[in-house]
Amino acid sequence: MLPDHVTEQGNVVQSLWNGAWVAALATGAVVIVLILWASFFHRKRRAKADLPPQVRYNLPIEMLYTLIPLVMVSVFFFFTARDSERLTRVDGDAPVKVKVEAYQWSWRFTTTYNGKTLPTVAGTPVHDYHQGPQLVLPVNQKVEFTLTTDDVIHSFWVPEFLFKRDVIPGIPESNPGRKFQIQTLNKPGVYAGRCAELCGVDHSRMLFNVKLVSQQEFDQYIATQQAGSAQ
Ligand SMILES: [Cu+2]
Repeated sequence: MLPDHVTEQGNVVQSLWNGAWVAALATGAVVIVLILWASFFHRKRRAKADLPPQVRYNLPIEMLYTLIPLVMVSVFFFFTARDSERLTRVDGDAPVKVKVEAYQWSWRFTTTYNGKTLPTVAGTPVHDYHQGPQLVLPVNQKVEFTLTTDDVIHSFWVPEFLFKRDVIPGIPESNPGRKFQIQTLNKPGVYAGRCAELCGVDHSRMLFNVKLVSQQEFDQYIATQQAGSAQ
């Protein structure tokens, strides 16, 4: 089962997931019925030991078992392609921008809000995500992430985003694969984040958390961060 999601993009993933299950179950049901039908009604009978009439070059049947799978695969492909385009699309500016730097074995987050950059939050390896570096984000806002790594391949994963993205060294800044955008839903809370790519001995302790807060709380957070950085 998928966790509850906290982004609009999560709705897309959730419906693709549900649709894929319906399609898989329907396909499975048809296949099982055909198998049972063949095995019960086309068994070799003792009385008639001869071969049954052999079917060859039956154009309608051959068309059928070529076209039906073709149509099925096209339908699966259409929804997958449509949704992955939607999930990876980076369009327009986002009020909240987060630069994510992965390293062995934690994360640095540098948030820019309406053009003002806050002090970087950095972490160390921990056993509990609450103790990892915290990324504070407002609800109902568009957030853009840019991913970089200091060393090896990591993967940025917040299960409640229903999304993860590999962080690969040596990818130029201009590569669109380094960026993704989310639209947060109105679901305040503290959500676990982790590295999803085995990256060394403390990979499992490469934990962080995302705190989704109301706009008012976010404005307060910005104010305290800016006051802190002014000293
Ligand atoms: Cu990692």
